[in-house]
Amino acid sequence: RSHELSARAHEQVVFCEDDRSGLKAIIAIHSTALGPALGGTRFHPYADESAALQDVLRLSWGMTYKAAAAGVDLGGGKAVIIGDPATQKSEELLAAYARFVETLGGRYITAGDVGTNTDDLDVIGQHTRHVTGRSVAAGGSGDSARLTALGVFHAMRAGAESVWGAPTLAGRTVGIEGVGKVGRELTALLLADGAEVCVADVNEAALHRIADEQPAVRLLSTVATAPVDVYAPCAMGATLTASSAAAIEATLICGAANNQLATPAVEQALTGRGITWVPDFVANGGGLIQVAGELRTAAPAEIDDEVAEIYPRCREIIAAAKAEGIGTGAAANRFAERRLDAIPGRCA
Ligand code: NAI
Ligand code: K
Repeated sequence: RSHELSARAHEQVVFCEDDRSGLKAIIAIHSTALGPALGGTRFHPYADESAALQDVLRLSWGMTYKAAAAGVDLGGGKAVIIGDPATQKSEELLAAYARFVETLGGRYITAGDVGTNTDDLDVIGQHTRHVTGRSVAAGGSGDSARLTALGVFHAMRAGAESVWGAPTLAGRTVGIEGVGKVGRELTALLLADGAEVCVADVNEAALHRIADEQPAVRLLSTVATAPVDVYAPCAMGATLTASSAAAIEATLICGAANNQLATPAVEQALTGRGITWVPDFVANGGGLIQVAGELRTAAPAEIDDEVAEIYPRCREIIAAAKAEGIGTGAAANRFAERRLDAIPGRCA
């Protein structure tokens, strides 16, 4: 996805500063063509403001595509708070941030991301109406990991069908990189489907927890290049590099991490080795579908059904890629752009 990361490509970029609480944040609205721009708030100790700006522009643009592909009537936005959440997060700072969100009058709706959780969103929700992903106690739909994992599972079933002919992981070995909130849920779904699961994590506590919860799981030091049928990146992005693409033994790659390709060229390398990659922003849309449902107060069963739509959607994208002789990532972008292009006068 080559794209000029300039603020010009975005509808609106807002710099927020509050001296009293020490808040420094940037809110980027990439597109409201399909609806209000939704995207999480990332709280991260960026090296400088320019690094934060680059990140928020890239992430908000990605949200436009994620929402378009997920079939929800939302645009793409994202926010970053510059600072270390462990030491700089305070109720005062979150309140100041929320008041900035409120000034946008609903053109931007915030949610959780790396460095923010449902408790923070509850605080933010006391100062703006334009927030989703709050705790169940505060009237929200709670953590989005379960539905993100469910969506990844459906995406993986579509990949399995394309590679092995049946939409199941039964009898396959799946290597999950990162058993945090999403990886743990995905592990349970895969075991129930009859897969063999091995996992890797850099955090000892995460490994102990999964070993306790799921004794059938094998613990490995790395899964990316292990002899597995499926590699599921559920930790950090950019793990698909020129060198990992040459070493991966899996036939299928499907996971929750955002921006898995280190560079667009890696997709060619994977295709060249006969590896099917299920595009991240389609596979991991379950959390977004959940918060979109929370906004219109949809019933939980309805939201589960919408997440299940990720299976036929991935099947269509993989089939289109095969038919057109292009990568699945390119096919997924076209799939999203079909919805965006149908909107007259869009800004995306
Ligand atoms: P998390 O922070 O709960 O779990 C991530 C796990 O990965 C942690 O256990 C961490 O120790 C581990 N990890 C970090 N670096 C690693 C490495 N190099 N090798 C192996 N393990 C490593 O995060 P969560 O919520 O489970 O999300 C996982 C990924 O999915 C993230 O990239 C996130 O952006 C993405 N995602 C999550 C969504 C959600 O609803 N939670 C929605 C869409 C995407
Ligand atoms: K996210």
